[in-house]
Formats: sequence, structure tokens, C-alpha cells
Amino acid sequence: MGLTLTEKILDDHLVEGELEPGEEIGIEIDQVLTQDTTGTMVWLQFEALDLDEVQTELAAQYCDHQTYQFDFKNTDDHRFLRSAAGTYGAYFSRPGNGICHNVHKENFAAPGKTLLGSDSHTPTPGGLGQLAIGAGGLDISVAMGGGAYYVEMPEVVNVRLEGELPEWATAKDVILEMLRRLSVKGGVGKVFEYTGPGVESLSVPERTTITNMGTELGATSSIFPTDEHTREYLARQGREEEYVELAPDEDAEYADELTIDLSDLEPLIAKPSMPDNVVPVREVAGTSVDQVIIGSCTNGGYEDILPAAKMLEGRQINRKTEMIIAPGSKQASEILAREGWTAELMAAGVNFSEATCGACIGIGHVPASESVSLRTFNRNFEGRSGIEDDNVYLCSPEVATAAAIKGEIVDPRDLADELGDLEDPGFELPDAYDGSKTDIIAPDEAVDDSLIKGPNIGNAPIGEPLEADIAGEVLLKMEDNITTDHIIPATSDILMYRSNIEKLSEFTLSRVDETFAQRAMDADGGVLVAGENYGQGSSREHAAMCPLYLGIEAVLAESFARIHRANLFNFGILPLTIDSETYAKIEQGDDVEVVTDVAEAVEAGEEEFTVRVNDDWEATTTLKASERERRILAAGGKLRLTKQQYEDGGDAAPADD
Ligand code: MIC
Ligand code: SF4
Repeated sequence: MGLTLTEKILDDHLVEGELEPGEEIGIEIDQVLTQDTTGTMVWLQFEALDLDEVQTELAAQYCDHQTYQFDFKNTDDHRFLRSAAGTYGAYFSRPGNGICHNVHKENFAAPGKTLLGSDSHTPTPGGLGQLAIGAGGLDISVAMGGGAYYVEMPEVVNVRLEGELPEWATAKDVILEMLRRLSVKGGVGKVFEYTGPGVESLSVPERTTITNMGTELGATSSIFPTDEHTREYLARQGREEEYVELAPDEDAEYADELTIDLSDLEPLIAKPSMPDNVVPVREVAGTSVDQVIIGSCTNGGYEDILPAAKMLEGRQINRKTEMIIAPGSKQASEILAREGWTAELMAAGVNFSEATCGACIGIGHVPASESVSLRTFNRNFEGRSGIEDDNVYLCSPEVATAAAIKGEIVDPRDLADELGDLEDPGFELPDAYDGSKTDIIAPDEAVDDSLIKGPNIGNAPIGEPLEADIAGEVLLKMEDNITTDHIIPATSDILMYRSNIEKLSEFTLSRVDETFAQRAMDADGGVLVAGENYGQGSSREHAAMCPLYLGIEAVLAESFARIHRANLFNFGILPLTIDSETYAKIEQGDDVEVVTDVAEAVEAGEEEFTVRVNDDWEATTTLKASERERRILAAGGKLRLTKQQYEDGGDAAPADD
């Protein structure tokens, strides 16, 4: 039986387990990336592990999320990150140089290599044949120390692309179509492998728009084979020698298959406030638009901004609409500026932001109250833009620009008919990606050789071994698809506390219930109940660390998102699965008690845990966990366990076995 491309790369990197869907496998990691809002904890944990030096082929630290540095705490974080990169041997990308996924794609992403990143959109370079996976920060610290990364062997799904995109349809519409069909939980436990004749009609940046937003499906990763487009992209980035030809075997067997005929696609849009709330643009045409933003790691590249510039050449945006371009990288800004497009865009009424995540997580360009914002981003979770009850739509740069011209949502095909002289700008790469590299500091050019910590930078919290009794009040009952943005929001007022868990905990679940953190503190802990896909979205491990700090010992949910589930184990919180009947019956305020010696049962490999509710009725819950995950839980989290293993086995000890 032939192998899928995913299986081939995993097989090349396998250090433990078998490539059987659902089985836990350990893989060797070639490259890691981290960014400013998860990175401080990554390095504090690296420090807590007493490691001297990065062990992977490459590690890169980006400063991209909060580059406006509203508060000295942000700037202190960036200085700390530069010092950590210098001390331990990572590349450092300075604040303003661009979003980690864009800059990594430009400089380091390599076909056939594995990449682990402390950001959920790490799968972006799957568009050039890299197997890239997002994970919690502690998993990154351990991988940087040379430990394997453990993940459930995903099912590999064949997404067969046929035909070619018609005029005005784009790569964004391919992934929006995937979300329309499969929903935000349709990809949990899966890798989407794109194949078929339609692949060759898509350039690398178009492919990376698709792989980037595979994260919104809940997927472990997404990947394309490599071909002449990949070689050419790498050549234009000055890295042709890194090209490797990669494809699945002809007789590869997939767990599932679906077909998308690119020629059938039309401009699509995700309505507020979930990325899978997808409809044809025509269905919402006429909706008045206040703000348009082109940017983010999904559609913030040179190739995404150029179509907007071409559409706006010689025109002006509508008087009632604001349009902002936030380039994904400085490389993109620099090339656009040299080619004269920046001036064209400015003359059309567009404002430029520095190359940052910014508005994607409510840092700058917060929409006005009760207004409509069209963005080329990947997430539109309620409140993420910085204002509650926001109306954020997700679409392609072409649809966003058409709306800026008309002042309302319009299918660009209809706008072209109306205007008579508006042409589909198509998709074009620059002749060479010749931006300067001054903002990347290589390990041998490091500025610092010791850690610099400002007053807001705390220590990595180390958990306590699992206790025998777990009992407490249901402090919050939540619905399906609760995101880590709900658990720990990322807006500017909160983001500055990412390295100060005590302070950050005050904001825990504030987006669901503002009284939660205080109630949890008063109650001295308790449990959480949620519906399906609990913890989808961001990789931020703070969404486990903060509930733990408030005393949460267990989460009872119908199902968990992959990265958050791993983070719960990493910090020693018991993730128990409940059925829909139990979910319906259990209420906020109920008293819950796990009727067994939890520590013993976890270690003994028990899967069923009976919980007694209000001393009145009982329900069976399930702990699905590998032996390794059980050891982590029992030890009080992965940091404590890994430290113990290093102490027992010397500093070269593998992290997890
Ligand atoms: C996001 O898009 O939600 C973020 C902000 O990039 C997060 C990382 C973080 O919370 O720091 C992610 O996607 O993992
Ligand atoms: Fe940054 Fe937004 Fe991409 Fe997250 S999704 S990495 S916040 S641009």
C-alpha cells in the first residue's frame, strides 16, 4: 500500500509509535517557531528546564502580535525575547518585521521538514510541502530542547482539486468552501492533503492561504505536494537549493476524500461571528460597510495587496468606508513601496499599518459600535476585534476592496458589471522577493548573551502532582465551540500580562461571564462544563494555565479541540468527556465529585470515571489518554515531569519517554 505525503514525512521523522490513525506518535522536530505573545512563556519554560541551547536545526522567535508596544510591558517582553533568542541560539525577528507565518514562509520554511510552532496557524507553510503543526508553548520548549513532539496520528483526508478558479474567485474561497462544507470542528484529528489537477493552477502564496486557514477547520495540519511553483517560489526567495520534490504515492490510501471543482467556486464570505458561517457574497450584498482591512497571516502578502492596488488604481474608496492595509511582512511592504503601489493605494484613500497581527486580535483599528468590518483575516470570533457584539466578515482581498469602493458588500463580478472598467486583477508574484533582511538577527549575530527580564516577567509555573479527590462546584456551563479567545482574550489591555499569570488570571473567561474569575477565587476552585469543540482557536497555553491558577481541576466537555486538550494535560487539568445527555442535565452551580481516587485511576489506565452530581445522580465520563499523557497528569504537568526526567537521566534525556 502506498503512502500519503503526510505519512511519508511523518515516517521520516518517527521516533515512537505507529502510523495508525488515533494512535499516539512521537516525531522529531526540525524547526520551531514562536512569537511574542506565546514566546515569553516558551523561553521561561526552557529556562526552567535548565537547558543551555536550542537543539533543533532551526528556531525562530518573531515579534509580531503586539508591535505597537502600548505599554512598557510589551517592550520588556520583546527585549526579553531578543535576549532569550541570543542566549539560547534562535533567530530573532524584530518587532514590525512581520507576522511569524509570513516571515517564516519567506525565510525558513522548507519542504519535507517538520515545523512546530506556538501559534495555531503554524500549518501555513504546508503550502510549500512542509509538515507544520501548531502546539502549546510548553511543547515548543521541550521540542527545542531536543524532545520529540507527541500527537495523535491524524486521519489523512484527500482534498482533490479539479478545474481552475474562475474570474474573481480566489484561494480564500477554496478554504471558505471547505469551512462551509465541514464546519469549525470538521477537521479535528485530520490532516488535509490537497491533490489533483487543480493543484498546479495555484501558486505557493495561494496554497498557503488555504493551509493557513485549515486551522479554522480544527485540523492538525494541511499540506500540498511540491512542484515547479514551489521551486520557483523558493528561487524568488533566493532559496532554490531547499527545493525537494514531494508527492504522495500513486496508490496512497486516504481515510476520506472530497472533491472541490475550482471552476464551480464563486466569491464567498464568512458572516459574523464564526469562520464557518459561509455564504455567497451575493447573499449579503447591499450591507453597508464601515471598515475594510487587508492583512493577517492568511491574506497579508504582497500577492494579496497587489490585487487591491490594481483594483484601486485611478479610483478612490467610498467616502463612508475606511480602508486599512496591514502587510503580513516588511518584505511585502518594501516591495510594494519600491514598485510604487504604496503611493497608488495612499492616493486612493488607504491607510497603512506596520506589519503586525494588530487588528486581528483587537490591537488597533477596533471597529465602531454597531458597525460592519470586512477583513481578509481567518477568525471573526465575537469580540476578537476589540469590541463586543462586533460584525466582522471574512473574505478575499478582492471582495474587501470591492466593498471599499462601493461602501457596501458587493460581489466583485457585479461591481465590475456596474463600473464597466474594473478587471479581475488576477494573482501575481513579484520577480524577486528582494526585501532587505536587516530585521532578522541570526544566532551568530546575537545582541545579548543573557536573559533580560523586566518587572512584569514572572516565572514559569510548575504544577503539583495530581490529587486523589477532585470535587467542586460547576462554576461555569458553556456552549459548543468555546474558543481560547473566550477563555483568555487577546486584546491589548490583556495581552501585556502573558508573562504574569497571576494578573492574567483575572481575565479568565471574562468574555463568557465577567464574574467568573472572582467566583473561582472565592470558591477556591471548581470544575468547568462545556459542549463540543471546547478550546478551539488559538494555541495559547494560558487558556489552561489561568484556569489552573484559579483552582480549576477538571473540565467536563462533550469534545475538546486538539491543541487545548494537549494544553490541559500539560498543565495537569483533567479533561473528561461527557455525553450529550449528561451535558443537558448538568447545571451551573451543581456540586460535582469524581467518585474514585483520581490519581490512582489515572495511573492505572482507567478510562471511565463516575461523577456524582449534587449527591443525587451519577454520570459516566471518559478519560481518553495515552500512557504518556497519564504520566503527565499524574506528575502535575509536563514541566514538572520533564524536569524530573532530565534530573533522572542527565541533561540529554529525552523529554517524554
Ligand atoms: C490567534 O490568532 O488567536 C493568535 C493570537 O495568533 C494565537 C496565539 C496567541 O494567543 O498568542 C494563535 O493562533 O495561536
Ligand atoms: Fe496573527 Fe491573526 Fe495570524 Fe493569529 S491569526 S498569527 S493574530 S494574523
